[in-house]
Amino acid sequence: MEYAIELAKKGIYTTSPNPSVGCIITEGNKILSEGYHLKSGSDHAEVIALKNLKKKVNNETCMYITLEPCCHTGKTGPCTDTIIKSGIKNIFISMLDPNPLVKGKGVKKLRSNGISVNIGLCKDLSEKINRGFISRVTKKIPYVTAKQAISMDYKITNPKSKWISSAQSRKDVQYFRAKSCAILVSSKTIIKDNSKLKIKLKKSDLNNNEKIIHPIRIVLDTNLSLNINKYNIFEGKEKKIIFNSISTSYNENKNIDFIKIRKDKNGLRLKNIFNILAIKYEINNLYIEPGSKLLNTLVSYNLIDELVFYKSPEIIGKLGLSTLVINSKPSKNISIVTESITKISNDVRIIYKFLRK
Ligand code: AOF
Ligand code: ZN
Repeated sequence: MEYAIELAKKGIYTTSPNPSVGCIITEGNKILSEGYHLKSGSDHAEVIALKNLKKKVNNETCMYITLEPCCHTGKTGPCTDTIIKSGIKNIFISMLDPNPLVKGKGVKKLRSNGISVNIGLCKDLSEKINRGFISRVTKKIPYVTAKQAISMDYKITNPKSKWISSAQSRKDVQYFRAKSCAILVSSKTIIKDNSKLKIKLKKSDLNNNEKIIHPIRIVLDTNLSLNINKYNIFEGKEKKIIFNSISTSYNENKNIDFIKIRKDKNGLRLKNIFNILAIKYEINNLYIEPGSKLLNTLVSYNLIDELVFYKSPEIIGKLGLSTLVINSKPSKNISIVTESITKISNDVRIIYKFLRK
């Protein structure tokens, strides 16, 4: 199953909005064939593994899949039918599919056709790679990661330089962006950085041959103050969304959706925005590059799953803006754990997990 999970990981940059799934077929200790889901609309992992299988199925043949096989017709047909037809009688599934169209029904169908199904091997690992998909289909919000580059004295801007973190840390950010379905920033960040918010990696960096998929670019612009002909983020054919408090409209020419959202004392209501991103835009993983106000709101209102700091050893002094200035402490329903600490060149990357109870 660990190997099937490694195969599933090959799809993490391309399968959205679908989950990343891997599958192997074995006989005794031998792997006879393998497959993984590459992108929405193409074959599911188990169908590819069955197509790759060159040996006749017998009583020893086993299938290991990281996700419960689907039993519905979406863009592709039900995998359960293909498995039943293949004659395989032993299946190991790592996690059930949280998609309400499947959710246990796949397993039921297999079992009622005389197939032995074992559930739960390496479940935590499979859930980790599909945490965005799980969050979207079960909670109707994406998995939310926020990142900031900070100095030793907790500043997020440097009056003397464009960058705080090192070039290597900035490359690391590109992998987080590439794994995300959308990147969100505030209009203030656009005015300050005028970033394109695109992926600056090559295909070879991502170890696959697929075209680089640039995440949807999202801006919070409460009063529609940004000129869409002026900033780099609005260039190109990819989808852009501007959440604002004024109007809903669609600019087909620039592929921008303007979506009106109610506002409260903290600005646009983020919970509503996240629901729209999950339901209307099928966003599994949302990557936010916030300033201090947006990060403050995300943390204070339990709207964040993961916070990534890139901490440089530089001291900026009082002219820089500070990171997190928390006005109201997060509710007791949250516990924060340090997930990992990694040295990247002269910086330290710290990942915090926010566990909502
Ligand atoms: C599997 N194996 O490799 C994947 C599954 O539109 P479709 O036909 O591609 O179906 C998408 C749904 O199928 C997706 O939301 C999830 O529930 C399941 N994905 N299932 O058995 C796979 N990718
Ligand atoms: Zn399927």
